[in-house]
Amino acid sequence: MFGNLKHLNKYFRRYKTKLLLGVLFILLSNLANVYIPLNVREGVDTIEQTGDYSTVVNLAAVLLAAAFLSNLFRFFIRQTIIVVSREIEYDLRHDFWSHIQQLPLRFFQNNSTGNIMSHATNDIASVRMFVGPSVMYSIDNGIKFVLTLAVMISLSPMLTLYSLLPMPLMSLVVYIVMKKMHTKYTRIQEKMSDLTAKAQENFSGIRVIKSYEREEYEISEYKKESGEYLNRKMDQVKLQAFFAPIFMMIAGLSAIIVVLAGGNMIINKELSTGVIFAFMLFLMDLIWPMISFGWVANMIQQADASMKRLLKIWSEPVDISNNNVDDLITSITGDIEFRNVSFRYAENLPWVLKGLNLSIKQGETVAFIGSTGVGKTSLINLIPRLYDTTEGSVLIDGVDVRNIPLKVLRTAIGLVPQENFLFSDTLANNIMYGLEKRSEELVHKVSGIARLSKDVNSFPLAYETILGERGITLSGGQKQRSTLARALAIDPKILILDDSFSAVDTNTEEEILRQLKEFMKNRTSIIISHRISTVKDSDKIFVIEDGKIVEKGTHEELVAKDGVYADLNTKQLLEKELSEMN
Ligand code: M5T
Ligand code: MG
Repeated sequence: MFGNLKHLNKYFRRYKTKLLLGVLFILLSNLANVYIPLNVREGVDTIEQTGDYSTVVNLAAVLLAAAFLSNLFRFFIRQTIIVVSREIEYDLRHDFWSHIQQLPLRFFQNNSTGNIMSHATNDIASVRMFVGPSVMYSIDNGIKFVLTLAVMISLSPMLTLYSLLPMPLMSLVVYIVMKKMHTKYTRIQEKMSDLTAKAQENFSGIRVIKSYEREEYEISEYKKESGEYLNRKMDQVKLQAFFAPIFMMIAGLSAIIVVLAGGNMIINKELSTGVIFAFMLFLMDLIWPMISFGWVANMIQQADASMKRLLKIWSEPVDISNNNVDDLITSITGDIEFRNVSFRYAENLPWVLKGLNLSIKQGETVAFIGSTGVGKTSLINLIPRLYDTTEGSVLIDGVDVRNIPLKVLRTAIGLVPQENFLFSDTLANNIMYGLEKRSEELVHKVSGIARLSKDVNSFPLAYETILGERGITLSGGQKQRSTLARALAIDPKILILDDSFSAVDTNTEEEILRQLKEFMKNRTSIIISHRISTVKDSDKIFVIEDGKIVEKGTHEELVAKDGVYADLNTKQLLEKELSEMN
């Protein structure tokens, strides 16, 4: 039934000693506890039979000691089992995070951030509830039950039998309620995850929401979702509300039976009065285990449902891995070749690249040009293996990229993605993000090449200015140049600029390109752009259309060819003239 939870065994094994110690404390605490009613019985019987007060005082002292010991051990139980549960929670979170970090880009495109976040917080928390409280109370209650029952039977088997008569009724109730609880809980978690996802997306898109004046709409959408969450939660709460009262009633029933049956037995001289007192206390001791039985069963089900969701992510394959790499490769020079490369994002999606062939020599600066959506970004993403080809292969220095250790491959490639992203940290830290060691000098150097220095001087704390959520917001062009600086900082053998000058004016762009030429000497540069002015000085220009290379050559060759490129050139020249005339 709870098969998903058996995956936790390896974590339990890790903390075996502490857990066993916890179980020992549970046993000791219960042993001390079961002594209390016995003590009371003896006290009552002594008073009734001998009236010897000093014995009673002694018994009271023993009772105090027993109560003290029982609770002292209870403290140790928490110190062991609950502490272990926190440690396991930490391990789980760490393992989950490590796995998530290794998952391919594809995974993040198919799962919303909010959903992943909900797994990382809610689901791990609910698994911890199983590891800690559930395990603790299950063992505690189990031991308490057996121990109390054994002592009760030793005092009076008949009275034990009578007092437990209502039990089967209780089992039935538990069984029915539990079955219903499971489905309800899964539905609640699903809605919670939707809620988190919605909130997360809303915050990311807050600019759009505000500029389209859609606050009211978003408020009502969220209200709808959270109303649904409330309904589902209420469903569960209503059911849960049955538990305690029903158990109390059943326990009350037991108490009445004890008084009636026990009273009769006392009158018939089959029992001493003290036994009834002891039984009342025993029953009280049993109420909590009975109630918590339902509670624990509930927690276990929640944990099982959560574990199932976590396992689903855990079983996601890390398909872009170091599995087939040749560890002897420790560096790359920068020749790139695409051999019959075809690519699509999923089996049910259309082909993006169709049998593409090309080769780039180390030291060259090449450009890809083509209208929007033809597959330029998809193409360059294959080089650092952000995706793997569907068919064919990408080779660097004649070696399939799948055989090059990911670390070697990726630390040699400086990729400036089309959608740039900066962390909420200082500008310097952002620029040095790809580096193991800090170097202020380098930051200044690459910022110079990226033409960022002038902007930085106007920032309040220069390079130490914090960006993003906690600091200043950069302009589009500043962002592009910062991400360029970040790529240059790793001293890449291959530099890829995916439309990285779209927000930079043409003059600044020209200056940057000139500086880059010097910096990237003897190294490979790939530039993607829609602008002829950006690509015209490249050693080779590839024109892409519909996932294929339709033209290639230098600017002059392509213009002479009078094809797609020449057309584009004429159009852009005309546009330029027109804008200069105005
Ligand atoms: C080419 C699709 C996209 C388009 C085609 C990045 C990405 C793209 N696509 C996906 O399905 N999933 C993705 O993650 O692939 O897209 P591209 O490679 O981004 O084209 P581009 O870079 O040439 O376009 P642009 O606009 O950046 O010049 O059909 O839907
Ligand atoms: Mg693109």
